[in-house]
Amino acid sequence: MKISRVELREIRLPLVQFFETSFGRTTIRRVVLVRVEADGLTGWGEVACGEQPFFSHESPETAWHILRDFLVPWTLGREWTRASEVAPCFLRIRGHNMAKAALENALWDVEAQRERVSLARLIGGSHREIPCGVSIGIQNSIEELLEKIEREVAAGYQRIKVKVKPGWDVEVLERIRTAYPRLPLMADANSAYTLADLAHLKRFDRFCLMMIEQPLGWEDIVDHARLQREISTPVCLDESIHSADDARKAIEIGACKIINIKLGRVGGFTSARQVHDVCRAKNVPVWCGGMLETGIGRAHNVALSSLPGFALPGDISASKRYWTEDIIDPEVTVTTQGTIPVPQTPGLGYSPNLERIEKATVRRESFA
Ligand code: OSB
Ligand code: MG
Repeated sequence: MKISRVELREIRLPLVQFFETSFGRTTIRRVVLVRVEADGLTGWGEVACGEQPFFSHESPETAWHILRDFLVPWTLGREWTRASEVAPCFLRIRGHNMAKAALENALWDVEAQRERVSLARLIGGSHREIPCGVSIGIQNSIEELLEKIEREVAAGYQRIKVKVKPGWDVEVLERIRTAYPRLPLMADANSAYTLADLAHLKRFDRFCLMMIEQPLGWEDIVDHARLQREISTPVCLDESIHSADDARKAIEIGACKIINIKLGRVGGFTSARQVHDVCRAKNVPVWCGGMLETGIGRAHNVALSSLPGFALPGDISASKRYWTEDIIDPEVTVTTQGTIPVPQTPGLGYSPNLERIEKATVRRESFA
């Protein structure tokens, strides 16, 4: 694979519905896309970061800078045998995993086309259909949240995740459990609590949640280990896991029983597979997280979820929950059983729609 051209684009896409977490509300997404030309083939990647550096330190601006000034010059014009070869080279830059993932994953897309296999097959995936859940943000009222849950359950989604924060937690979970005693339910705090809230977090145990995601500090594993010893609800780590080494350490000290893998957060397919393998060897179930991706990131998530250790429903849901029109054809759709069939055609299995991408583009820069 000789990379002859890389194009960075920033697109703006309004969400169908605002999405609110403990760190704020998003209404319009700013997404940096990476398009790579190599051997006459075109691959696409997506930077998964939020608009502000609240989930992680990355933002569209920092990703653009790291791609333009480091990752693109390091890869352009060079001959690569496989996409995974860029990962050790990118390790020289500390952090900026979402910028790295966008470029590496675009190369995986090229490699899958070159090998004429599906991206899922190329990474070693085995599931032909993946189980899906939804992540529902903080709403203006509990009634609105219950309506949303009703709609998603009716659509067939296999589990519901709700966002929690101090002041929007025990009462909300109580109301959900009263309405749905057996619903597979989990809560994501996005680091909204500390160990000072231990007694409060213990009250979550009576709701029989599948897990509580990232209740404590965004880089912490030590306090999570302490918390996990004190509560019966399984802890799932999201923000704290950036690599296979992080996963190994977290599992070793008992900081979690489940791990959410996000391609961007761990730096791309090479690292994501390593995290998956560590968890699998230790019998820790994993699932695929989401970052409000457009169709391109979503297509990569579908492929990732086909790996054998992805045992729990992921935060991968239908395009129409996010966008009036997604930027891929066909859009991602979910069956009434709450599953997404994994595309078996060569490459991504979804085509980026250039016309729609063009319409949404607010800046671009090309490197040849
Ligand atoms: O913590 O999983 C998270 C969205 C943005 C940032 C962080 C998170 C999320 C989600 C949404 O929960 C998942 C999705 O529907 O894409
Ligand atoms: Mg999360």
